[in-house]
Amino acid sequence: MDAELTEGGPVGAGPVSAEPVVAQPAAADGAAAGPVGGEPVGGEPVVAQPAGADSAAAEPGETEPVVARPGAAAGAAAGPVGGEPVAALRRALVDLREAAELSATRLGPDPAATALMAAVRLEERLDRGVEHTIVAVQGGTGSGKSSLFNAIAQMDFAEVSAIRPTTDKPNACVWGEGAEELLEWLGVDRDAWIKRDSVLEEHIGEFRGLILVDLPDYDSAVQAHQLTADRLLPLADVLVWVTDPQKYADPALHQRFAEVARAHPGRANVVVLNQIDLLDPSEAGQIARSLTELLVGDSLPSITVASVSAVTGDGVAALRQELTAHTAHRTAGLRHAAADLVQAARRLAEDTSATQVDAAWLAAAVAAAVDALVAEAAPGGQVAPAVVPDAAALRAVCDDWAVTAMDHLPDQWSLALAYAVGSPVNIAARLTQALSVLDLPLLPGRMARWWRGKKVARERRAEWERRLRGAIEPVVDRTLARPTAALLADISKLAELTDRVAAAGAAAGGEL
Ligand SMILES: Nc1nc2c(ncn2[C@@H]2O[C@H](COP(=O)(O)OP(=O)(O)OP(=O)(O)O)[C@@H](O)[C@H]2O)c(=O)[nH]1
Ligand SMILES: [Mg+2]
Repeated sequence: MDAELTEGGPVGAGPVSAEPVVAQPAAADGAAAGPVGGEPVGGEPVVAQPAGADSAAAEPGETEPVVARPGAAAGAAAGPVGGEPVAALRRALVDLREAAELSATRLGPDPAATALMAAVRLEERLDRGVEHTIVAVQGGTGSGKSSLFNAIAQMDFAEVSAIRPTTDKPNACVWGEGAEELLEWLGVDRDAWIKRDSVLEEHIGEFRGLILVDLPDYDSAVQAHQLTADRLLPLADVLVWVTDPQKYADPALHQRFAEVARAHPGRANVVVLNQIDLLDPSEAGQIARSLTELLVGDSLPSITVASVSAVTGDGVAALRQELTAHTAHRTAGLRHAAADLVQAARRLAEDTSATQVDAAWLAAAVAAAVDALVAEAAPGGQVAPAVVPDAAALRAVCDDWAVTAMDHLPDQWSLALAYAVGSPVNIAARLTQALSVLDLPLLPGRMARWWRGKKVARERRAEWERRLRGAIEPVVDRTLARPTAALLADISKLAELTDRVAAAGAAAGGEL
């Protein structure tokens, strides 16, 4: 992109307003969103750095943004990041992968595939470092994303037009060094990003490490635009959602808010109501309040609404200041990675928490199944070993097993139980083989009734039952008990692994 670089003003008109017209940061505890307020986000004091105070990498007196040059060496911050939090997340990734494999074996590809994709994404991010904060500007077509991007960056870089859609590839502006690998990972072309390092720039200290990305419209008629927006969305550490007075209540927009926020609950979001220059101030306030209420309805109560005009610059200074709350401490990247990890673990662990390997239940279930099969093999006290066990009776035993096992299993694991235990046909084959070698006498009904009252008969019956039990028990053990115990052990193991992953994620700041 051959952008002409103009420093110091938002696109379109006039300098950036130093005074926000409609202040927007959230309440100090972050609980109540609202369009109006005076405190910095999250209660963090936002200290505006004097220009150049934190700009060791900048040349003295440098005032022009530095245009990225292909092949430029990565800065000092590039390359794999060390540090205990990152090392802990890497260890947790190993657990997450093991948990995903376990889940895939037992429950099928979903949600294991989602967890594995998250693991790949996280590893790729950790390999490229988490000191940078990726802030993605996204929203519907023509809402003013590129205009706002330019206004935040204080230069004309992204193309703005009245013709829709305009942006078809992501643009980026980077503050500070060492973002090349991340930009490549984000799929931002070499000629579509620019570096800002001006010592005179407001907030340069807090913005150092910020990668601001302007996305194509997600609601585009052009499918490639949607795909680009969708691909980049999970990679961003902070999302800036841009909407306008016409589309702020669009159900499709709110559905997307809710879906994306649900998928990444630990991630910071800022909602921007742009184009407030088209409204009178009372109207702007009303729409901002209405948007806030809609966000509460989307289950996003803690999202801040920033009211701005990318054209006049109203509210942009306050928005820039709010962004510094996410970028100043350079921890948003780590927090996002950690939160994604916690989320992936939680999804995998869904339905495992209620489960404990219950040895007493298993022993009782084995005894009940054996009793049922012995009774079946010696009906009415008559010893008549069934060479071919009755199919209906076997199915009843298996059904009983499944019903009681399911009481001890989380819902989604019931099907896994059906796969784990032997089918009645398999059990029948094994029983037939086990019983056929017993060679027990067959007494016809009348003889049996006469014989049953005799003491010697009772003793012989007890002995035959003992032999029956001895033949049946190993079959029940192999076909029902052991596979069920292994399944319960896997559920416990999955719960343990995912607990560990979630704890590691939470310790690294990824509390959801
Ligand atoms: N009045 C007014 N017009 C704006 C504002 N922001 C953007 N515009 C205009 O809206 C039109 C679209 O702006 P863009 O910044 O290209 O919008 P976009 O969201 O990037 O659009 P796509 O790249 O097509 O998705 C342009 O004509 C801008 O000048 C604003 O705050 N107020
Ligand atoms: Mg655009």
